[in-house]
Amino acid sequence: MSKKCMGCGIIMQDKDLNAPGYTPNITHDYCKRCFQLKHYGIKKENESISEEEILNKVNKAKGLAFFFVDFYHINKKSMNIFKKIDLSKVLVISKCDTLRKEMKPEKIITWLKKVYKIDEQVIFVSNKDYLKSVNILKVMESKNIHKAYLLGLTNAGKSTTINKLLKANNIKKEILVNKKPNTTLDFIKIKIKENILFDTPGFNLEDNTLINEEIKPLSYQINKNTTLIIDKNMFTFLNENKVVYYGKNKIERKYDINIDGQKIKVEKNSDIVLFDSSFLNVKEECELITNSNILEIRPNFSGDNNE
Ligand SMILES: Nc1nc2c(ncn2[C@@H]2O[C@H](COP(=O)(O)OP(=O)(O)OP(=O)(O)O)[C@@H](O)[C@H]2O)c(=O)[nH]1
Ligand SMILES: [Mg+2]
Repeated sequence: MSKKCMGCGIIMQDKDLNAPGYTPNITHDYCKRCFQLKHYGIKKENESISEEEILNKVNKAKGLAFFFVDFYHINKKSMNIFKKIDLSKVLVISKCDTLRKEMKPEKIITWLKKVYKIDEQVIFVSNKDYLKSVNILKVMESKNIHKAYLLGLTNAGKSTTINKLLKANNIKKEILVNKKPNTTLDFIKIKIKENILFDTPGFNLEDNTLINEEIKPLSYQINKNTTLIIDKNMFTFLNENKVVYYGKNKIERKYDINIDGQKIKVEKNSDIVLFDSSFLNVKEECELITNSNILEIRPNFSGDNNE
């Protein structure tokens, strides 16, 4: 049987230095790429598996699918990928240690149902807390299913979760984990007691911003004709307002400048989703002018109008 690299899941070979899975010695556990990533942090750009490839493979399989996404990467694009999984599935809000205390799981679940029409089970995991990593196994046990696929966005923490479970079960194996996107490149089969788990390559959105620590929301009091600038996106508010930015980009504030753009209407307590990993929560109903290609406008998770 062909041997797979323990780091990325690719079948190892010792013939072609430039092809995936190369190792000078087939008895090694890691291919050259993973050895270099593990020890020296060296990684090529653009190593990724397409959405179709991952979905085709998993949709032919049997078992339970866990779809990992951290809260800040929940948007139309990630939820559409979740919907394309044909297996019985569970939505996993990963890295829940990055959520603020006031962001209550019950509120987030209600919001997911209402805004993204998620009717499946939703669970929260964090690899900073063993009790929360084990939620995966608890769900499998409750459903009496022993085979599961850990799918989801790149960097959502799929491989780290499996490593936590391996360690807790005294199994001396370790899948490669890294801050860079697309660390896992193929399906990796892992046996933990009576359960078989598959780690899988992550799906990519356009913006692969890593969320590894709590995002501190930044509040801004907006006067008439205030412009907020986030990266190259500009928003000129035509009236007073209050906004809260959730994300990792810097915000600049300017007054009384003219910008070229479209006028949009935003409802009370809505999020303007700007990047795949950040959003601007606008508190009061308003009109604003923007030059931005807004990804999505949606009700905020804290809204009372989500019930
Ligand atoms: N704050 C926080 N960081 C985490 C958690 N789990 C994983 N990370 C970090 O997130 C980054 C990505 O983790 P991975 O486990 O490699 O993510 P993945 O989903 O396997 O990514 P791909 O293999 O690229 O699909 C690493 O820097 C981890 O240390 C978590 O629960 N909380
Ligand atoms: Mg991985």
